[in-house]
Amino acid sequence: MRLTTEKAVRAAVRKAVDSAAVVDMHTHLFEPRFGGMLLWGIDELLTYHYLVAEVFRARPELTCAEFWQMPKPAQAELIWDELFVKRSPVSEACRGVVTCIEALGVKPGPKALAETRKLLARRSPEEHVDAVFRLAGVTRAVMTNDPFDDAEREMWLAGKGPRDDRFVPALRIDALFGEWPAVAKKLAAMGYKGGGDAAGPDARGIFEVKRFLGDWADRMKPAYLAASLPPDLDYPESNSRGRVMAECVLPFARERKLPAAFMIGVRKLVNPELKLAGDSLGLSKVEAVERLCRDWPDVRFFITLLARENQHALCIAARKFRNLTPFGCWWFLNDPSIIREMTAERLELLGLSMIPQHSDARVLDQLIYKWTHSRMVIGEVLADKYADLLAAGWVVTSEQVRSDVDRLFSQNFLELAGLKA
Ligand code: FIX
Ligand code: ZN
Repeated sequence: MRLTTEKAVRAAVRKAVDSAAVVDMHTHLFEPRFGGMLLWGIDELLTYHYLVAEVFRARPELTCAEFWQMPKPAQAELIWDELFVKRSPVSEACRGVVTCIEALGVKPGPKALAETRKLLARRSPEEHVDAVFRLAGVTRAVMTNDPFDDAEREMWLAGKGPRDDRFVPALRIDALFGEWPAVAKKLAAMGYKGGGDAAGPDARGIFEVKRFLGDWADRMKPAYLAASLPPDLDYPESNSRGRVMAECVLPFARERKLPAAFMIGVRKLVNPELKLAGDSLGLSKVEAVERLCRDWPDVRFFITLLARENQHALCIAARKFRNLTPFGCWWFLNDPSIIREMTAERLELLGLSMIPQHSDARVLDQLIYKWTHSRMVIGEVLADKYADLLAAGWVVTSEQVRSDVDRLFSQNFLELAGLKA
């Protein structure tokens, strides 16, 4: 239907965005068959590492050791009291908990922690997956599956069922990019015995890394190869990481037609006492991303960078290399003010050829808030763009808006990853 007024355009965009089925291309969620590895419920929501970092700021005298010794429910109660009762939950991570509680049907307020615990105590993980996927409007969530994690590896080797195909595997390979002697030790413990030295794997080592990748790709059938990498990543590099990248990972990705999803810019554990909450960011080398895309034109790169200051250059790099798809507003960028800025510059520079968001959800319930909040902001930015088009004299139809929005929230990823709709 043709939309002839700005009001009608904005209403159509809002409707399309709020009802779009989402394929979430990066999460840390697990299918229910993985048991306790799937985190869900209010205590997990409150002890999410984003909130852990914030509660230490509210309680400067509380030592990290004291906090980590507390049982999880006590940690949750402390965070609830400090950030939700004594103070208004204005941060994005705090507001996210409020959005989840409200969507689950509990009246947000000082008593909501106890009431949400009571509500969810009656639920099975499977029931909660159904409820959360419905509330969040998510149809599929890509997991982070790390064969170097002992517990997860055992789960995959045991082949425990039943599979839930709303969860899509992704083969996480950060560990391959460490110093070769340590990498070789880990691989040898799994039966992949390759040689080499500090400069990286030798021919046998290269063969074994590719055999490892092949075995796990056969086992997991991943949507892509994934790695989180530090800001100093360069390409090419004359070190262990550079040799594994150039001799193992990228040739394998090309042979298997598997996309490579690189998340670049994390500085691990700048404050080790905070554990998962202790990571920070750094400025990445966008030129390295350009060289990767230039030298490996047959590999599809999904790239997200952690520094706000890298975002414009990443859009320009994507204009130069069609095998580069920027995705998401990752981690410290997943805040309304920055999502707005990143979405606008991506639409202005890349049109609809990008993936505006992923949730990075670690707790199942977070799908609700991460997508509710993102739909709100992305919808506003999109509506501005269609209003500009209308003002320029373009014919805007609700059918085209719907089609464009579906590209952004699901189709782009499904097509580029070669997954069935
Ligand atoms: O490397 C990653 O996948 C990061 O997203 C995580 O390590 C990080 O802790 C996170 O969950 C950010 O949102
Ligand atoms: Zn992540």
